[in-house]
Amino acid sequence: MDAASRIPVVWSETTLAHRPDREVWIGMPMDGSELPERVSAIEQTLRLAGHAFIEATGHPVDALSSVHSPDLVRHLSTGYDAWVDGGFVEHGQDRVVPYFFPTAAMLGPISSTQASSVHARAGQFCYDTMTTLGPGSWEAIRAAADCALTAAGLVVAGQTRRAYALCRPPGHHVTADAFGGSCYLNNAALAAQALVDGGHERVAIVDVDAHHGNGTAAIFYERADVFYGSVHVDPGAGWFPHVVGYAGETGRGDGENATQNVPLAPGTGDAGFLDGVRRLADSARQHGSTALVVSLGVDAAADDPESPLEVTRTGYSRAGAVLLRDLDLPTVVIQEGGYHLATLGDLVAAFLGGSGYASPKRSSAHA
Ligand code: SP5
Ligand code: ZN
Repeated sequence: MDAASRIPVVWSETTLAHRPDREVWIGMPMDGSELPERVSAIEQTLRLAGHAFIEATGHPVDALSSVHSPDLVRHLSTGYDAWVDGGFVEHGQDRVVPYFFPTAAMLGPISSTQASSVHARAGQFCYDTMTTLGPGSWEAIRAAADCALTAAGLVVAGQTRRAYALCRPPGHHVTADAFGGSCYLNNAALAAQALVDGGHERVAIVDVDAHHGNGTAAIFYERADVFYGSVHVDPGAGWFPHVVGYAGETGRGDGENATQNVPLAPGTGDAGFLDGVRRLADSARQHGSTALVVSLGVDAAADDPESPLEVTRTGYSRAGAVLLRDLDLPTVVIQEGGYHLATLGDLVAAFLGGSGYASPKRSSAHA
């Protein structure tokens, strides 16, 4: 494949500024998994493979309200400073970590009031204890959204038929109003909405991250114009996001049958994964989508610590061929999860079809 046919990479060095060194799981501080080194690993491999790099351009904060509530955006942009002002760093916690979760079940029919203190507000916007805010987080979160919006803008303008946004932190677990799962703003949803706003009346999102993209699913659940399809490890087998991502969730109201979940058993491997990806590509075609967003998590890979799906590099290369070559739509690829630093970049390159150097088996037919 020649350099000119390689998908351009939209990125921003500012995405490195978010440093979730620790994540709290069942009350225990553990080493963080969604680290800035992820970006460096992907960047290095894609540069070696000859992809062109494009700096993300800044977008006004209002652009984030196309899929998110202003209250969520305000919490993300001000939460860490409020935490510092509240004295919690001196108290011994240098990240915003919630302790209190006012769930729908707690509230019953009563509508809640936004908490006056940030330590309580934290649990109104974040639904887990693993997705912390610290110094530099907001700048990186916003830069990731800028990567997605810039990539979508380039595709809408016809400057490139496909673009890859090296987003980090990832986004697909973020709903209109709440974040979690190492995600803060929904980069894929922002890209999809930008494609709709740019004139694509029907858009498909295909999510191949190892986890169900509950945030993206929720944002578009009642809409017919944006199809959401996801292949992921069966939440019923004990995996995040646990309570959604089941095959019976197919959309509601106008969005009926515009959501499709393909949960996979632990240990599924390439054949079952690719069968799922093909089914989602068929559904995107039937939906009549004229543009595609791919939520590209590579955490379904065999070496990844966060999932048991056992997908190989060849599996990712074939998935890329199904979604980028065969489906052949104007496409924005958004980086989601993938945590094994040693193989992360090559898995992304394999999906994008830009890396021939590492694998003698790749043929130019995948160009
Ligand atoms: C974007 C993305 O891939 N987010 C994944 C979020 C899933 N996090 C769930 C973590 C579950 C707890 N893992 C325990 C680790 C113990 N070492
Ligand atoms: Zn994931």
